[in-house]
Parts: sequence; C-alpha cells; structure tokens
Amino acid sequence: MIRTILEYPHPTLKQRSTDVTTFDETLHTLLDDMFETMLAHNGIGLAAIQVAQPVRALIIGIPNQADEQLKNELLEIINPTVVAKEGTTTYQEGCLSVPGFYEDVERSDTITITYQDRHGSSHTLNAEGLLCVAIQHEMDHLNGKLFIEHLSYGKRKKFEKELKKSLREKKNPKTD
Ligand code: QAP
Ligand code: CO
Repeated sequence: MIRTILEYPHPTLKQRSTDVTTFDETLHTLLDDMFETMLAHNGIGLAAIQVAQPVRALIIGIPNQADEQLKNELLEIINPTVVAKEGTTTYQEGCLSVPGFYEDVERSDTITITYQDRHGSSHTLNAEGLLCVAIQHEMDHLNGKLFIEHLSYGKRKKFEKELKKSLREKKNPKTD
C-alpha cells in the first residue's frame, strides 16, 4: 500500500524515532509499504517517520546500472549507528518531505555503520558516494532533522521564500 508522506512543516517530522525491538510482520509491512511509497514518488530514500511511523527504520534504493530500483537490491536499515566517518563532501540534496526544493549540503565523505536487517540480523556497511550521502540524510530523519536545517542563513532564507511562494500557488493556482 502507498502511504501518505508527511511534508514540512508537519510537526511529526521533528520527532525522534525509537529503536525497533520486534522484527515482526508489522515491521515487514511497513518496509514493503515504504518501498512502494518511495517508488510512487520517484525517491531514492525514505525514513519511517516520513510515513508517520516514529521507528528507527529507513530504506535506500539507489538506481542500478540499468537505472532500475529493484526490491532485491533495496537496502533496509534498522537501528543504525555510525561507527566511523571521514572527510567532507557536498551534494545537492532533496527530500520527499520537502518537495520541489534542492540545495547543497555538506556531509561526511565516507562512513561505516552497523545496523540490523528486517529479521534482526546485524551488519556492517562501508559507504561512499551517493549511498553515503543518502544514509546520512535518512539517519538525520531518525533524529527529527531535515536537510534544510543544515543550510546557511542565506540559503535557509531562500528556502523559506520558495516555500511561501509554493504555498501561495497551491492556494491560488490560477492567478499567481
Ligand atoms: C534523500 O531524497 C537523498 O523534491 C532521498 O519533488 C537526498 O529521494 C538521498 C524527491 C540526496 C541522496 C541524496 C524530491 C522526489 C526525492 C523532490 C529523495 C521531489 C520528488 C528525494
Ligand atoms: Co528526506
């Protein structure tokens, strides 16, 4: 089932998510629905809190060389912890909860995380490039943080201005 994605400034997006403790059918349905929802909105990453579930679960589906996002290539990351990070990199980010806005954000260049899969088994992952950026972006969601909170004062002002404009256009689709 496709679920509703919460959009900024929905207050739930600011909530800190809690650890997953039961790796049951409810979790599996949530992860399956998150995948369907992410694809329906042309996303490459989604955290559970974005579909109003405040649990530490996220998915990342970077398109493969054939430009497909296959379920069996999807990364399902539960209860992640960063155990190492190095360097800095800048990437133009977007977010399904902040539709239509993209801006450069500085992140770590490489990270190592430990996490659990949907069955509760533990894994270690070294990430670089787009995957590394995506993991950091989605892990921020687990702590109630959006990418726009990383912006400089000037770029944040630009965001607020564009947000007001898009809200105006929604209210008044004809004349603006
Ligand atoms: C997070 O973001 C991310 O504004 C995932 O209109 C960000 O999937 C991972 C999207 C940067 C890696 C690098 C955004 C779709 C999708 C929009 C997304 C939109 C439609 C964002
Ligand atoms: Co996001």
